[in-house]
Amino acid sequence: MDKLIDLRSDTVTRPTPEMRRAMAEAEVGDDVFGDDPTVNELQEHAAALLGKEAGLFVPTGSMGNQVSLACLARPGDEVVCEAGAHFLHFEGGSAAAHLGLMVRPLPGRAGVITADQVAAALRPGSEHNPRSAVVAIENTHNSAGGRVFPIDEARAVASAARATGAAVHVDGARIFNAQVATGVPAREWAAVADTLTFCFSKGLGAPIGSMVVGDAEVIREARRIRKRLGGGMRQVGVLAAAARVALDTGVERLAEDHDNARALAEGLADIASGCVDPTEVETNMVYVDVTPFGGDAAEVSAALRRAGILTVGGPTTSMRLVTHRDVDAAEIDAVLLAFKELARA
Ligand code: TLP
Repeated sequence: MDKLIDLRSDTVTRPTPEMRRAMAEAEVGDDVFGDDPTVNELQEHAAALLGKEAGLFVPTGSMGNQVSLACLARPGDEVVCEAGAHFLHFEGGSAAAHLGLMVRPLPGRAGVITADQVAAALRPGSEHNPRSAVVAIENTHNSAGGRVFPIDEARAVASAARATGAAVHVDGARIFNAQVATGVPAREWAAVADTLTFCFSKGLGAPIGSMVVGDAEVIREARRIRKRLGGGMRQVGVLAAAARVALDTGVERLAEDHDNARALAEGLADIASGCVDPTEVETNMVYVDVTPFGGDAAEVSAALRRAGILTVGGPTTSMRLVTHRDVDAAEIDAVLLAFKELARA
């Protein structure tokens, strides 16, 4: 069988030969003692790139979000976020289970909440209320379709948060997709944040790893919390080495993923008008209404699997398709051909 075309997520990329070489050759030490030079260098480099004082390497984006929220809020505090936030729906209930936080979801548009919404939601500080400790934004926003959180709106939301003493966390799992899509440097979003997490293991293509950046004091606390969560790792320079290659070689390349996603969306809209609005595809995700292709997402996913295409299908009419380094333009054409056949059947 030919290579499967895997559109389930940008997390599925395999490490490149350059990453594997860097992993094999990485200088390492015990990172819990702060001894791993490859990790230390990656943390310093990432912090400088994002314009922050310090960084902390963590195994996953989910741990990055937890570490960040735990630094900024105490049990019983409230986190204000957009209703589709990843940490709220797709991280196993960690904010409640591990951190004792309340979450206040606000309905957004394209993943964006406004400063007015935030100002209205933040609590005045009465002893009756939970403390509004954090406003969390997601950029790009996964369940809204890989949409960018516009920098001006992010600045306005951050000032609304700070006006009542709340901190700001940016779940920037795909912050470099936002940078490449807009030309706004990732550090501009970091500038409005107390903590920002980003992932090496999504579009940048590393096998494992995420980074939390913030000021030195917050990152000192983040180290303690990472340890508490069981995320203190030892000779983890072998992973940091791959992450460094991903950061050095993966950012500009994201533009190809965005072009492929746009081509996919335009092709799908040509096959079945209205199934997707290509103008809403800003980065590497396409959410398509699969009704014209013969059923719900589970049925369409099963049919695509027979054509060698992997997707995630559930009992809904919406299916997410994600482009990444291991899918090229010719494969996008093959995917469009498969959808065309489904529409005809
Ligand atoms: N997203 C994954 C999972 O939901 C399966 C995906 O395939 O998109 N923040 C955002 C915005 C994310 O999209 C993700 C992962 C995370 C955090 C968590 O990262 P990991 O998977 O490393 O814990």
